[in-house]
Amino acid sequence: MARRIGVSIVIVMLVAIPACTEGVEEPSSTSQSASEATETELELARLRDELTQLRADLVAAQEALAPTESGPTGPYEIELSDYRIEGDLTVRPGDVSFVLDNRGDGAHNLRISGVGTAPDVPAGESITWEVADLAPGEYFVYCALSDHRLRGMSANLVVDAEATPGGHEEETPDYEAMSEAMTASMLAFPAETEGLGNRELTPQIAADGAKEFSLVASVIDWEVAPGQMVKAWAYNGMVPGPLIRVDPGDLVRIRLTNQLPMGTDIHWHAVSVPNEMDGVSPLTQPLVEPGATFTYEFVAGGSAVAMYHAHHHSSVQVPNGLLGAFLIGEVPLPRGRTINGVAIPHDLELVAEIPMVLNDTGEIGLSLNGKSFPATEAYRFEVGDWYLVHYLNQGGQIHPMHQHGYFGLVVAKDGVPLTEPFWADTLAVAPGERYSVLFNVTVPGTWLWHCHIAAHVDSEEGMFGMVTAVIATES
Ligand SMILES: [Cu+2]
Repeated sequence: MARRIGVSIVIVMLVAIPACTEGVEEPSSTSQSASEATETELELARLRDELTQLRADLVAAQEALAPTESGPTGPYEIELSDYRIEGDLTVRPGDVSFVLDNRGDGAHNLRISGVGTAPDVPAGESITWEVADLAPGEYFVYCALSDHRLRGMSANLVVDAEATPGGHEEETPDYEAMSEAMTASMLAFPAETEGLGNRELTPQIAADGAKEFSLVASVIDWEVAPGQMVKAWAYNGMVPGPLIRVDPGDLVRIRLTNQLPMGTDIHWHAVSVPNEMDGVSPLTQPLVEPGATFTYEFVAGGSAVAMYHAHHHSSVQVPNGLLGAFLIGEVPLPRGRTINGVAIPHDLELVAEIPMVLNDTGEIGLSLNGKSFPATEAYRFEVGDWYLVHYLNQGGQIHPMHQHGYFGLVVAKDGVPLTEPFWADTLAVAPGERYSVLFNVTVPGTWLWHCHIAAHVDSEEGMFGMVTAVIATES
């Protein structure tokens, strides 16, 4: 307030002074003496000086009152690590606030050549460092501790008036664009893509009656979502690998050919096999090197909802696509029973049995049967239809699978029929688990079917990942 009053006074004086000087500049009488004229000139010069000073004061006062950004610009975040300097390396001139985030295993600091050095930042900690009057230009910055600069901790800091103001101004998301993206992504369903996984593999019947299957593992181009090509690790050129279905008691022979850039093996997850067929190199078999083959042989036991996948470097090979469904016989359904008041028909016939492989990492990422929404398969049914899904989680996270519109009857866990089947609309499926769920379509419409972890199904770009839908029409 005091400053404002001071400036007002200066302005009033400036308005008054021009009138005053005009009066002095025009002497009215020719009878003035020479000394009087000199005195007038001196007075005039003094007033001019005063005016110049007042004008300068006014400019200074106006600058002081001009709206300025409160405090320093920033904070600009700079990440220090062993041994790199990364982050916001283009900043505005003036007073600048930096957040120095040390993600390394030892202490680091930051020196701006010719300007100053920040305090040492202990490992895992971050500090705020303010630098006053940083002039525009380019500065060499580095960690001044030990030999960290030589190990790579140096960078250029650009100080430029055009730089973004730094973290304290939150960017407002473009909500309109987000809505448009969501609508467009949903209307794109179901989208055509190249390739389809889970196709049932027809066996050759050998002379000894064995059902023989051939699996060739190789790296392929796989369209996860429209236009989104990845390098998948695949059996027989598809993700998931082909569905293998046999009957209880079948002699099964499966020949694996490895065309991958590294060794591999196949573990038959929840299939009863002799130990040397369990697919865990080097404990139960030699690693199947690139170019080599290995034949698995076993007699299928009772009914099973099982899986197969690579065991060697499984965190790389499985999420990249070396995974599949293995079904033996049929899951018994609770036909003729009434569960929570719902009668399950004696003569129930399934219109579809759907192995749904869940995956969430690697090249394939968040997906149902090797595809990300809107490229996931749409399931078309009529009201009254019964269908059975086997959720097979071969990913690294739990996925609570949720069917809109109607509940499902959980009939088996890991292929074992439940003595007390139960109804659920959402079912958490942990890595390695299988659940078999019986659904009856009761209401027509497009019913979304998805993992209920929001980050697994949408992003700023719209819907993606572990989403599909049942499209149900009147019968
Ligand atoms: Cu999920």
